Amino acid sequence: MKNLLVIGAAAIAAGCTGVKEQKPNVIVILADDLGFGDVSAYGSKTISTPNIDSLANGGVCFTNGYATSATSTPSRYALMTGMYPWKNKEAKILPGDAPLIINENQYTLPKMMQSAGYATGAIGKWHLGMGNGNVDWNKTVRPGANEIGFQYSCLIAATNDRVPTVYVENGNVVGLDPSDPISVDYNKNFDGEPTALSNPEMLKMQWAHGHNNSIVNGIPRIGYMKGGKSALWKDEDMADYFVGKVKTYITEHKDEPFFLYYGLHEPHVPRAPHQRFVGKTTMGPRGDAIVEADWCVGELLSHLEKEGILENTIIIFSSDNGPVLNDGYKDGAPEMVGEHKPAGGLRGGKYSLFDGGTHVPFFVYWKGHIKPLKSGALICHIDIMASLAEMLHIDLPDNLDSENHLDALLGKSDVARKDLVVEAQGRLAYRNGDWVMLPPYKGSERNLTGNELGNLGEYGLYNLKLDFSQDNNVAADNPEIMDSMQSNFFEIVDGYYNENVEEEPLK
Ligand code: NG6
Ligand code: CA
Repeated sequence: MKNLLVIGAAAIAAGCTGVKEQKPNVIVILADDLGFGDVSAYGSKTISTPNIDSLANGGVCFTNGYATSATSTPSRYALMTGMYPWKNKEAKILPGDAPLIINENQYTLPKMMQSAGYATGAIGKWHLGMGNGNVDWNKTVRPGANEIGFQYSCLIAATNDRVPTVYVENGNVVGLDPSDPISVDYNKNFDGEPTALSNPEMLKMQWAHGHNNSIVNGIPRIGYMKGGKSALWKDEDMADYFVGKVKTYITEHKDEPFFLYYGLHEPHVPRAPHQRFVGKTTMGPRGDAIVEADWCVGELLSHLEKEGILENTIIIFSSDNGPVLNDGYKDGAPEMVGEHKPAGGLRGGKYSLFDGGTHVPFFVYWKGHIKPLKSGALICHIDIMASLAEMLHIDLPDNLDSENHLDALLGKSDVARKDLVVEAQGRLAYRNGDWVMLPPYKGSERNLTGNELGNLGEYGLYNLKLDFSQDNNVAADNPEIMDSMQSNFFEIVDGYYNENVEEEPLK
């Protein structure tokens, strides 16, 4: 692999001498739990996301774009490594004190971009683990994003509902007062510290399931935390904080090619948008958080324009997994959703093996370089790595699951993947062409969120072109298609398929 890197770097150096400025910047914006129907670009009339839509309408708008997974950690793992996450059993929803699950020696997307001469930065949600499993948050936390290829990082370690509720910049907690050290524990509380159970009167947002441990900013969290008062984030300011970091990053790197990963925290729970977005929709905090995310995208676009580099920047926008309404807080999302369909008519949502789990908004925008196109090509986040490698003439290790679909990403072809294995909490499904096959997983029909999980107890086969919402299981009527779907699927997942996956408890 070392050789490959050297060859890649040499090819870039040889091919690009003197034309450094022509290498386009690449920004990947990944929203958190934003569904296929949560952007107006796909036709939803119940929400308005003009800035996100401008990417879709001015670029390639994929109607068959996928995350690999129906939850965050595995989904982001695939994006960063080009590997199917179900090949790594650590790639499942991580607590905030989990160790980094990407091996420091592993080939990664940011390392690849660095080898092509790019400055690399990661801002926003991380959720791939930080540290070695025994983190002291009062010292520089390593390894993390900076050890797997990002030269700069400013992150939340896991999710906005998990402790530690602090920003971590290049491994250091931002604004920490050494006289008030941070302690984190996911098993037991610290003596005398309030929790949602002991001090419900301190809560400004109520929990529905889980989320009854430490209280920060009046919001109950997953996990226990003590200290670090001066470093605690304020949820309502998080969008502004990260937008500020993004703008600074862009300005500082505008004269060199850069690769920026921007993990939006919306509309993941707890949904606490800034006051200026409150009430912008009739859907309560979830709708308002989506409007806030849209504003963030608008700020990024106008900043690129201001710096004169919008036309030299490829922007890829997507979501880490499908939508959920009640993800553990009583914030009115199910009650106020009205006619809005977060999954855009797809069945299931976050956690689901049905398409609503992984079939997500996916747009590629490159002002002046892409002819706007609605593309039905089957494409996945995992392919970003090999496609950018093609663009930058980098040779990749040959064990990756990432496929080069640069032409599809840039709208020059409407064909991409033949097939794709998607994952939902350890369970796998297989898409090939218009067909999707779900293996016969047992287990409950829904989890506490109410989302359908896709545990059919028998084989499921759906034709997404004819049956977008997966209402009709046609496995019994199509034995030949089932045969070929099964043989293709089992060949790919050989050694990794487990039909008795135990449902991960939501905690
Ligand atoms: C679950 C949480 C949920 C969310 C999810 C991770 C409970 C009951 N539920 O365990 O609220 O945090 O993990 O979401 O605690 S993800 O988008 O980052 O995968
Ligand atoms: Ca998510």
